[in-house]
Amino acid sequence: MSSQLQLQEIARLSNNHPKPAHLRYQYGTAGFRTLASVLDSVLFRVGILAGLRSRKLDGKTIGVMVTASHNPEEDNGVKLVDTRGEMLEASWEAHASTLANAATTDDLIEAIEAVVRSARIDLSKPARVVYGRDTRPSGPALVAALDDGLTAVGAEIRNAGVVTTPILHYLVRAINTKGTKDAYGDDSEDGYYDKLSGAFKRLVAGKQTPSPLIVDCANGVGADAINKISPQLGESLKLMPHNTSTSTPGALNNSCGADYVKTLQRLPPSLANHLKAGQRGCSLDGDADRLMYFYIDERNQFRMLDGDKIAALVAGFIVDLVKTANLDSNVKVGVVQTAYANGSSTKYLAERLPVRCVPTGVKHLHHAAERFDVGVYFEANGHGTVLFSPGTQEILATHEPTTPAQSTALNHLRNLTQLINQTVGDAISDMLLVEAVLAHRSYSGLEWDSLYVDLPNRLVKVVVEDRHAFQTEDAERVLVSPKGLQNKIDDLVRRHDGGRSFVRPSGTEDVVRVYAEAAIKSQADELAFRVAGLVYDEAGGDPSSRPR
Ligand code: G16
Repeated sequence: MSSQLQLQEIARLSNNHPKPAHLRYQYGTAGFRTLASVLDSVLFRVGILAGLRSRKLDGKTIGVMVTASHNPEEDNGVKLVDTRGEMLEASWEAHASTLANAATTDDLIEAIEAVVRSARIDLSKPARVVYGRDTRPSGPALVAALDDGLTAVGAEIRNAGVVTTPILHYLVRAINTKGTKDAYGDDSEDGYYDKLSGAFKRLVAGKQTPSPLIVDCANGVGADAINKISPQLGESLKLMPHNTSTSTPGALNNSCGADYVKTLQRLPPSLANHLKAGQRGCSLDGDADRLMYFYIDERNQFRMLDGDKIAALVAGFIVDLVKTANLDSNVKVGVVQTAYANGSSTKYLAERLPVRCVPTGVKHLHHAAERFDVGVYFEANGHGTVLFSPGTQEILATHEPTTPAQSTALNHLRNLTQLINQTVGDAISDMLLVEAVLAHRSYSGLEWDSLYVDLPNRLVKVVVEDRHAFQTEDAERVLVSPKGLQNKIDDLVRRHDGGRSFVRPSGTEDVVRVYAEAAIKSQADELAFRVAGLVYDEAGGDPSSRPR
C-alpha cells in the first residue's frame, strides 16, 4: 500500500506545514472554518484527503473550496465537494478531522495509512482535484498549502481560480458528467454563465422587463460573477451591483451582505441612498451562496424577503406549473426547512405541501430534499436550491403534453431545471429564479411579501467558553445538554405570547446561537435576550459579550 503513496514526499512537505500544538480542528457545518492564520496545516492535509477521496471514487474529480463565506475577512475555511457537486459524504468528515488533528508528521502518515485501510482505497487509481477560492487576502497562501498537499498525494490539479462557491460545485458536476447522458454543462466558468443566462432568458421571454435590480455583492467574489453574467443577461434583467470592492482590506461582509441583512434585519447603510420606495434589491454573501431580498415600502420602511419567503414563492410557482402540465399525480413537490424557519412560513407552506424540518447545514437539507420528486430547500438565511430527482427529470424530458397550456408549463419546468444550480444553494442562480417567478406572477416586492406575514423574530449570538457543551436533538429544537437548560427556556417561552425559541452551537463560528420569535416584536426581542442570558449564565460566557 505505502509503496504507491510517496510517503517520503508527504513527510517532507508536511514538515513545511506543521500543526499548531494547542489547536483542535473539526470538520463542521461547512468544512473547516476558523482564523485564517491557523489553517495552513489544515489546507495541506485537506489536499491529501481530497486526493484519497478521488482515488476512492475511481479517479472522479473532487472539489476543494477555500472560503469562509459569511464570516469576517480574517477567517478562512475549506470544504470538500463530492463528485456530483454535493457536500462531502458525512462518513468522510471524520477522516478529515482525524488528518487535521494528527500532531506530528509521523502521526499524519499513520493517520493517512489508516484512512487508506479503513476506506479500502485502491492507490493505483488516479486522483483528480479542482479547487477554487474566494477573494479573502489569506486565500493565495492557503491555496499554496493545499497545492503542496495535492502534490504530495500525486493528484492531477485543476485551479479554477477565484470563483463563487456554487461555481466550484457546478464545475465538479460538469467535469464528472462530461460526455455522459447526465452532462451538466460546459465545465468552465463561461459554461456556467451561458447555462444560467440562457435558461433565464427563455423563461422570461415575452414577459414584461423588470425594473433594474440592486445587488449588494458583500464586497466579495459575487461581484465578479455579477459583472460577468450581466452582459449575458442583456436587456432581460438589468443588474446594478454595489459593494464590489473585492480588494479593499476589511470590506468583505462588513456592514453589508446577506448575513448582515438577515441578522440585523436592516438595509446595508451603503445602499441607503440607492434603494427607492418600491424598488427591489438583494444581498449576496461573501462567497455568493446565500441570497436575501428586500424592498422599501410606500411608508419608506425596509422590508426583508428571506430564504423562507423565497421558498414560499418558488415552491408555489413550481406546484402550479406541475399542476398545469398535468403532472401532479406523478411529481410530488416538498419543502425542507430548519428550526430557523419563521413559524408563519411553515404554516403557509404546510397548508399547501409536505414540509420537513432538519438540522442546520446545507448537507442536511440537501439530503432531505432528495427524497422528494421536486425538493425545495431553503434556510431562512437565504441558503438553498431546488432538486429535481432523476426520475422527475426523465418525466420532464419525455412527457408528451396534450394542450398548449400543458406544453408551456412543461417547457417552463424544463428551463427551471437548467436555471437552478442543483448542486448547492447559489445566490446568482436563486436571484435569477426569483426574478423569473416575479416576472411570471407580475409581483412586486410587496405582493411577494404579502404571501404571509412573518412572525417578529430575533437572532442573538452568545460567546461562551465551550460551545460544544451545547447539544441538541429533534432537528436542533431541543437542548439536551447542559442538562435542565431546556426546561428554563420552556418556562420563558410560555411567558411570551406566540413564543418559540431554541439554542444551538454554531458550526461555523465560535458562538452559541439563540433564536426567538413571538407575536409582537418587543416580545421576540425580550425572549431572545432572556434566553441568551440563560445561556450566558449557564456557560460562563465572556463578560464583554453578555447579551443586552
Ligand atoms: C454555512 C452553512 C449553512 C449554515 C450557515 C450558518 O453557510 O453552509 O448551512 O446555515 O453556515 O451555520 P451555523 O449557524 O452553524 O454557523 P455559509 O454561507 O457560511 O457557508
